[in-house]
Amino acid sequence: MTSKNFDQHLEMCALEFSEKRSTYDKVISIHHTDADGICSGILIAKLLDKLRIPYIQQGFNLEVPWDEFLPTLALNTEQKLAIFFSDLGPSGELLWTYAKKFPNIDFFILDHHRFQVPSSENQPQNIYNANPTLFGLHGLKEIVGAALNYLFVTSVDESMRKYAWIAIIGISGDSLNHFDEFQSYNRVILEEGLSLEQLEKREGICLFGAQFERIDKALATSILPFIPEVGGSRKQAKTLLQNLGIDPSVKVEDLEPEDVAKLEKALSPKTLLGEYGVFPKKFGILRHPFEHAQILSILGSKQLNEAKNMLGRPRITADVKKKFTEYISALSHNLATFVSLPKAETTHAICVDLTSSIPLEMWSDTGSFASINQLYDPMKMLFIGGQTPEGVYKVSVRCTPEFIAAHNQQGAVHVIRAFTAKFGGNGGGHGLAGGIRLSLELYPVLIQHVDEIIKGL
Ligand SMILES: [Mn+2]
Repeated sequence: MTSKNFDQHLEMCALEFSEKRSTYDKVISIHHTDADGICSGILIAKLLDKLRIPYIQQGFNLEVPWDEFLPTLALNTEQKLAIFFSDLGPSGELLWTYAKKFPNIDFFILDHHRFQVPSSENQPQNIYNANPTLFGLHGLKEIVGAALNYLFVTSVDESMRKYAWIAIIGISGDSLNHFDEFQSYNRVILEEGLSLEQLEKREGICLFGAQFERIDKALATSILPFIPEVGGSRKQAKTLLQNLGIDPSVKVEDLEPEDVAKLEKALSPKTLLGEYGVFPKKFGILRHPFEHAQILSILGSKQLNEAKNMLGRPRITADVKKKFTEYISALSHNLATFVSLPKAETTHAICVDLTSSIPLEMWSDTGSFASINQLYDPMKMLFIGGQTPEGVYKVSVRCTPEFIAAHNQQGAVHVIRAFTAKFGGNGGGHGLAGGIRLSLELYPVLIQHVDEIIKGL
């Protein structure tokens, strides 16, 4: 479902920008540096290029709090500016403060994460907040950041429709959906890209992370779904394929329907089949929206310009391909490790200690993909992490929408808050995901008391 109220509000924001654009000395565009954020930022940049508005653009990885980041923009009360926040944004309180302090600046909020409107006061006139969650839309399944930014830029300038495919990369990366699962605005934009022939839709096996590979490699390295029957091993994949009478060297895209049927029967993941996209003018990894998105996310935090350049290229360099392959195979390997590791299991939680079995920088992604792939009981909360070189426990907390539904709409952040208030440590997050840091003595306390905390939700 789409929302009329949201459509009207977004249209109004776009109209205000169109009318005021010639009065701006400059535009500042701030965007997140994951795939969705990069696609959002690129869409804004394409619009500003087209309109010949001077701008600076900056990626922000949320590595420092907003009240430290915003002063680095060196804002003043003289220049007439517009600031875009794409796929991220400061809290309502901070935004209100800034908008009052700088009446010469217009603030355009193009973020799809939950937003708390400050309760006490009226919204300053110079804030244009197009956050779709304020209109009851699901800020992921229905409209991701790149989808929102696409709707904005196309409202300002119709010719931006030629970039629907960029929004579709962002949607694929953030929603993790097969094409047949796209909903609401995400779907509207997908249909637009398809009808403008910017991409093609295929049906068959979806082995995301490895959709461009030959089938044996794809089964071993797919991260969505993770294939437990193969456990990250190419050798096991080959044996399985040979037993089924399928040529292991066939590319995923070229599998015959009868081979697809055989694989569906032999493998357990429920999300194996579906619709996926290909960019006919791109090759290899960049040919597939999900994999394209992964490349952007992998490069995003350290080589932002390189990531942005990828969007204009038909194929990637050997150097970037190496990075991608290393990341995806490490992740699929880690998921296999996750499955085989001993777990401390309580009534409502599963705790997995990754110290010395998975490298620290992969803990959080392993937790996320273990959760997405439902590699553990989805009715339990996952605590995954380990001991850092500094001698603290760094634990990622993950749960499923099913868990939240069964616990009064309370999830990761609520458990983290309740635990740290009672026992110590610190952390934060949102419903589905969060993180917590504990002293070495507190980690066993967590395992011991997690059930009573969850029961108290
Ligand atoms: Mn996003």
